[in-house]
Amino acid sequence: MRLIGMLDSPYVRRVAVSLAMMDVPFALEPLSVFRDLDAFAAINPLVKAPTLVLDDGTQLVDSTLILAVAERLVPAARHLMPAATGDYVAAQRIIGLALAACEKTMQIAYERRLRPVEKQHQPWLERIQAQLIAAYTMLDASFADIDEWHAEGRPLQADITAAIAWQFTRATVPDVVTLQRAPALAALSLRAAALPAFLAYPG
Ligand SMILES: N[C@@H](CCC(=O)N[C@@H](CS)C(=O)NCC(=O)O)C(=O)O
Repeated sequence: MRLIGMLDSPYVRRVAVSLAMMDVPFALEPLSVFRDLDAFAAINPLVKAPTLVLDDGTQLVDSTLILAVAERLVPAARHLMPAATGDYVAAQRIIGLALAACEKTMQIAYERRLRPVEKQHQPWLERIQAQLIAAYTMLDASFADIDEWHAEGRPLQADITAAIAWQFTRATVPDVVTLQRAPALAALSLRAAALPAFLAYPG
């Protein structure tokens, strides 16, 4: 299968890292939704990254939906969503917060990079910055008592997505979310960064 998109997208990266950790073979095609618009559109006219092209040509979009399909392709021992219902609910909560953090980071970046300064709307920027800080306050509290991984004693989807979100936000808007604001996430991020899949697919 082919994974279309750049690793500087946290959505593309969480799919790449997860597929690698699930031992699902894929080829990464690093096309940018902006710089490679025509080439991307020739594969998927939606121009959404990540796009996963299955071996039969089926195209999937949205990292969460792609990962839900990937879970079906591997035996239970390689699933990245925890088996126990309580752990599963906790994982979905963490993933929801991390994806909201990615979305707010992206909105701030788009506002700063794509919109001319005179057209930037300060109340909107303040709102999304407050939402981003709220997401990381809740996410950090979720990892405060965790020394390793959130469930099953191995890195799972919630750990992967939270670490990738944190690394993306720190790389994109370090002035909005400082290291000191989320010490537990900073520690999680360091643990995750040492995993072979994180090293193979850097942000
Ligand atoms: N909810 C989606 C978000 C994907 C997303 O917004 N990707 C960005 C790149 S980081 C994109 O495709 N932007 C182009 C566009 O939306 O026009 C997911 O989880 O995959």
